[in-house]
Amino acid sequence: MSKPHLVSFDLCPFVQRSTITLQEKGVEYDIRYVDLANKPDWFLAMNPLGKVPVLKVGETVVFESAVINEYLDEVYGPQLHPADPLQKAMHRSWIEVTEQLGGPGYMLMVAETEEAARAAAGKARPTLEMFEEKIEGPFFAGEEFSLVDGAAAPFLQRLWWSEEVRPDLGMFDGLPKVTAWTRQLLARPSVQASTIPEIHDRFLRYLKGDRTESMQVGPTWLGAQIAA
Ligand SMILES: N[C@@H](CCC(=O)N[C@@H](CS)C(=O)NCC(=O)O)C(=O)O
Repeated sequence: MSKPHLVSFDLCPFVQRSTITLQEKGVEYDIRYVDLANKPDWFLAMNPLGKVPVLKVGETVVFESAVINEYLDEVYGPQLHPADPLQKAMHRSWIEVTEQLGGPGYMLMVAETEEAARAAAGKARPTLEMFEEKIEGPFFAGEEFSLVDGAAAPFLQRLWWSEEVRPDLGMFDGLPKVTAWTRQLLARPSVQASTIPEIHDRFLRYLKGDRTESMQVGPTWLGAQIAA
């Protein structure tokens, strides 16, 4: 089988969903980074949507993180989806729910005012509350790590790091199961190995205005809260 080749942006949570899957399965892969503020032609030719992740296997190109993960789960063990079709469908539904955390997480990272940041944090809250009711613990469906966990982890990681900057954002307050789940996911070796080693520092630099190679801006509201 050809070695998978992944196209990435270093801070992209969607790419991380797929690298978590690759790490869980111990699959070797190559990774290439693009500057999303200055997309190269070869990248746009691969994905007409202009988004990472993109996976290339042999001459075939696949995009969309959930689709990439379904493919990886079909061809490499151990299986991270349940075998039972109904349970599998239920997991797919909840992977869709994890997507609801992506928007608020990003809005929080780029919010220029306290009001905008608090509004973004408030938008994450209903989804976190839904997971508080649903997760079995320690992972989404109990003892076994699944694709739902891998899909949620990058978003939870960014919300967690944002709340570390300003604990009074309160997104995790009164949600003990989601808090324990997030801690468990952040400590998971596959999650830690799913991105650049200095990812936390990179996240903080992004808040301070270091967006991409070709895009530097002023600090966001959260960035201005980081102790120098
Ligand atoms: N639904 C897509 C979302 C991917 C996505 O939004 N990636 C962002 C970076 S984290 C991107 O490439 N943005 C570039 C753009 O939208 O122009 C997936 O799951 O793969």
